[in-house]
Amino acid sequence: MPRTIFILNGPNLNLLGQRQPEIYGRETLADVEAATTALCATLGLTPRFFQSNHEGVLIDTIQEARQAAEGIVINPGALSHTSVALLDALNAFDGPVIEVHISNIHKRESFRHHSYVSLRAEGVIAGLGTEGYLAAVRRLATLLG
Ligand code: DHK
Repeated sequence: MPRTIFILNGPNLNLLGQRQPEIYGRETLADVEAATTALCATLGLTPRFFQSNHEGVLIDTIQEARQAAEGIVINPGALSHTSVALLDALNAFDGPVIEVHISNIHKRESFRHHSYVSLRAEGVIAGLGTEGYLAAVRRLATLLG
């Protein structure tokens, strides 16, 4: 039976492909969703995609995942660096969590070097561009067995 995973994207990732393409590339979030959906089909996973610019909405979605998903891939955007509340929500989720950053946050401003979400994530992917989502899904499939 297919296993449901949530793929969450935080603030400004709705602008993927348009904002700072020299950093985030030219692929859109719809492109990422299409590629991820195709990969999930080969791995027996059913992805559900969510993007929000609002911290509370992301927290509500993570709480929903407690009943509705076996694993989470999350790119929290800038909330990675600021949100203890997002960390707390993920700590209330039992399944594996993989954190994705499209850019290499360690090569950028120092305020991007720390992520609260990394304290919870089984794995952290940074700097692989949008391929990072595919790597994250592969890892979730492995962890879910
Ligand atoms: C995306 C963002 O929007 C930034 O705020 C993070 C992350 C990095 C990314 O690389 O995907 O600092």
